[in-house]
Amino acid sequence: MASIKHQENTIEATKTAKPKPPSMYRVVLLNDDFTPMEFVVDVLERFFNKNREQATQIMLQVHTEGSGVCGIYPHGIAETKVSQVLAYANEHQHPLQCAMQEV
Ligand code: TYC
Repeated sequence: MASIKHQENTIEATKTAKPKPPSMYRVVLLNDDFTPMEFVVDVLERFFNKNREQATQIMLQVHTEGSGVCGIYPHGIAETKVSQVLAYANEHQHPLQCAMQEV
């Protein structure tokens, strides 16, 4: 009886729960002393669809403030962007760091 009651409750909860919109994540770049500025601009153009002017502005924000926002995405897309940036930086032997933060 307890298990049947539990199942009823589960079905009722499923019916009444409001669907939550997916959580969104900021993808950020972090400053370091070694990655060339031009490489960071390339990353922002290549993976975040920024034009040269937008990419340069974000790169300078990271350089002067320590971090900067590349974009805000659903979880899976944010994860993919972070992986792509880290792989690309590693290939080019730059220590550039990239992270995601729930908004
Ligand atoms: N600080 C780096 C330099 O002076 C440039 C840089 C900018 C590095 C942004 C990382 O995310 C970064 N070459």
